[in-house]
Amino acid sequence: MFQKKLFTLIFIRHDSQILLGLKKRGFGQNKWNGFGGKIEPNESVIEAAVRELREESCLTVKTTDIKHIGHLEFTFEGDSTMMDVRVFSSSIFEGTPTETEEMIPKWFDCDKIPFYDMWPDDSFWFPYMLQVDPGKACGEPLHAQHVMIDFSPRPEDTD
Ligand code: 6U4
Ligand code: NA
Ligand code: NA
Repeated sequence: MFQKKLFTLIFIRHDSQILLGLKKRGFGQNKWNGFGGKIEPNESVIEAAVRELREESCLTVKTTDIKHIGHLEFTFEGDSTMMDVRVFSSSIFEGTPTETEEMIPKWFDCDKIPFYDMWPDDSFWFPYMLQVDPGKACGEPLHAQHVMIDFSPRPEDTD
């Protein structure tokens, strides 16, 4: 059984560009990522998404302007933790992306995503994420776009 841990991940869109951050430390170091992290006690998932974006990029978004667009689950070989990642997006924000202790933010054209410097799984699910228009209201999260990738050894292969 996996022990699920909740994380947020937010993608800010502007015209045909998307804001990514080069992670300076910790999980995903030296990779381009969306912004996000763990949920703190007494905060909702949306509040955590807003806070992490502010802490990591200096951008401000309103909880009412961000859309829950997807859900990703990551597991790692030899580890019983499942990263349960709630994905958000917004095209409405205030401020200028600014380097922080954790991230170097940079705008990328949506057709020039630096997949060679990202988590390898990103090239599978980014196309689905990018096709969601963050400006359009979407009521239900798009569970059909949940991606689960598991190439760990099959039980019959482990002997
Ligand atoms: P600290 O260092 O304690 O402040 P925190 O910012 O709370 O950490 P962090 O940065 O470790 O949490 O959270 C991991 C982030 O990485 C989350 O936003 C989810 C995101 N993430 C996890 N797997 C990913 C993947 N395969 N591709 C991706 N982002 C991923 O683009
Ligand atoms: Na983080
Ligand atoms: Na953080």
